Amino acid sequence: MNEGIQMRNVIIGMLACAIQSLQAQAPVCGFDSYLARHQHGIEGMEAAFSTARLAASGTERSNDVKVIPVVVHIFHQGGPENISDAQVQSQIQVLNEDYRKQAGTNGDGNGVDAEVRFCLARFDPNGECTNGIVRINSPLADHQSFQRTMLKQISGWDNTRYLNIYVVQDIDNNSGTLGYSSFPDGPADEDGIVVLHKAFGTLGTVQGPYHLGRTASHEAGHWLGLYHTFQDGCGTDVCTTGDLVCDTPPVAAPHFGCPASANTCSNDLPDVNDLVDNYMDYTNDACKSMFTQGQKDRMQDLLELFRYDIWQAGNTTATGCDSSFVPSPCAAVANFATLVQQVCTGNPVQFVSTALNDPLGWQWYFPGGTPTTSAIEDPVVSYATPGTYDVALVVQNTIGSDSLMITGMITVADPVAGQLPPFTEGFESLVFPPNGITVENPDGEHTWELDTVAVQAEGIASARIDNLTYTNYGQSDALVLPSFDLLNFGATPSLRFRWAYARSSPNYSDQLVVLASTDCGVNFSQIWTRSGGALATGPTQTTPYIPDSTTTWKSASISLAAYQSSDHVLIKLVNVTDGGNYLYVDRISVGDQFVGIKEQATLNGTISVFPNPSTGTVWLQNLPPLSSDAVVLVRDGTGRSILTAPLHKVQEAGIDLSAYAAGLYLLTIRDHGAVLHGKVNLQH
Ligand SMILES: [Ca+2]
Ligand SMILES: [Ca+2]
Ligand SMILES: [Ca+2]
Ligand SMILES: [Ca+2]
Ligand SMILES: [Zn+2]
Repeated sequence: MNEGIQMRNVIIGMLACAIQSLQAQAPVCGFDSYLARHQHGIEGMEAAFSTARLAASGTERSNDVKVIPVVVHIFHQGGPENISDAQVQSQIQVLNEDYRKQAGTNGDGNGVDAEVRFCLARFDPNGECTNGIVRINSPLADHQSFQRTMLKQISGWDNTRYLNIYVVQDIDNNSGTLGYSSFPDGPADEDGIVVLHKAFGTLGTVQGPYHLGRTASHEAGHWLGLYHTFQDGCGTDVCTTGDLVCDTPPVAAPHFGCPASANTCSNDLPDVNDLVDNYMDYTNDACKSMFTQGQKDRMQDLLELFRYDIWQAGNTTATGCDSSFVPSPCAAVANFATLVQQVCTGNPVQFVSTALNDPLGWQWYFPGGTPTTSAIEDPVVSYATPGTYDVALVVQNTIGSDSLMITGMITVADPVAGQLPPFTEGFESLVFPPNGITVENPDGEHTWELDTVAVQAEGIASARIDNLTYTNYGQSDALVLPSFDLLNFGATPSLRFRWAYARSSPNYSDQLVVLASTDCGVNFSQIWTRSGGALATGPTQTTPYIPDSTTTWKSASISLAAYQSSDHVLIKLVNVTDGGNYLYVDRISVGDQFVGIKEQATLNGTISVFPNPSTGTVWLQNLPPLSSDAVVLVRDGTGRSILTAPLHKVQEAGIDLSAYAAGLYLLTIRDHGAVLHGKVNLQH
């Protein structure tokens, strides 16, 4: 086992402690899950940070207050969560009271002036006049964890120049999470702070004990590199464990409410009380009022190392954040976005306005689309004909108007009917990937490959991915099955496969996820997933896992009934790596849900076709007894479906192929569990 993996276990151990301590009460900050997903990057960040700090020790940090330009993206659905400009400004004011320890304000507690100033940007990344607030009418206002990057895809300004703050309606189905934040040196596409509107600012929609704007002060602390004061519980060393800040005494578990005083750890020397008034605990807003000198030093040093560009004077000026700037009212600025730009005919595309400066109205143009124009903020448009389409938006307010046209923004293609089940793949051809399956390997590194070493679920080969030596934690690698026609399948379809897996540590696990899409891959839904103990089929081991028996394999059987109305269903088996161990998949099949293998085997048969070869109409002969539900399907040599009809009709009139090109045609009869196949050679 290498050094890297051992280091990770230490960090995950710390996280497990922090998460466990939260179980009694609802978490107020989603920071732990961010840490869990980015632990490896954070470990690297901390290493680089301590090296840089060592190198810089003795040298002076710049003394000037560092100015952070801010843009606030309000994701709403037209309700009160579309908070007022005044509520946004009240939050910026609180950030400055807290980070500057302004005398006479809530932020003037027992701490220090952190010398960070937040400023609502007055110029956008293109230099357009703005009030620093973007309003987006989108269902993402109420988003799930897996949709986090989508917020940022829709509306995100260059994170090296702006702190992106997102105000939302709900996080993870009212989970109790008030906000979450990224960490310095994390992925650019996840950077920023997300806060519930109910906990943002000091007026308007704020509620309960989180009405004084301290959720954003807390999340900004994470964004500047601070951990919770209760990170790692009491830890083992007051400087090198826990929150890695020496002058914050260790805290066993988060404090809630407003405790007068507490001392939950006695391993600090001298043994002092917990800082229940620290911004990085979970106490009520009214009780949070301080950062320590050590927290300030850590934030300032991280700003020098990882967020350097954002506070440089050139950026302060370019964003309208220098103190001499005199703002004036701004004309509306047209901007818009979609999550996808390549779609299939007939599938809806959600457009959203990201226009600036409170437009009084929206005039959209969708040449070639349905509708062709719209006056709502977030129209849904579909396109009936393949092609490439321009989109334009005109907005105006009392100061002025603006328009934006994006040429060729949307590309539309016809969905192509997929192949009819049954489909089976056991990887026995030893060609990889086998016919019809493709591999998605976004990082070009470790991915699915052929295995002929393990004792397979069936035969001598399977598909395997090596997570053991994979270090790009969080990367997805997919086995993409060929597109399936479940519309004409004529039975309730299911996906089955077998898998084998062992963990390399009981503390973490790779994940296997099955996704399905009916809109040409624009949206995928998760239809099955396993990780941890539920994914493991073998004992935890730090050596490569090699199944030694067919009985160590597990079976998955997933109904595809929800996808029966589509003739182009895309299915992916996705490995999400956590640097665990080998994962194997074998004997993938898409077929009838309710028929056992044995039953299907006895009913499977061959269709006798007469005449064969044929020049036109053919007849089916010597059929076994079949029900009145039996359906006949005919496909051409490329697999394209050319006819679907009830068997009794086919028996009356025959199958007329005279209009089709010469070549081989495939016939299938489906009757509940029965599947019969035949071929006819058409000659003209
Ligand atoms: Ca500490
Ligand atoms: Ca103590
Ligand atoms: Ca196999
Ligand atoms: Ca990969
Ligand atoms: Zn937090």
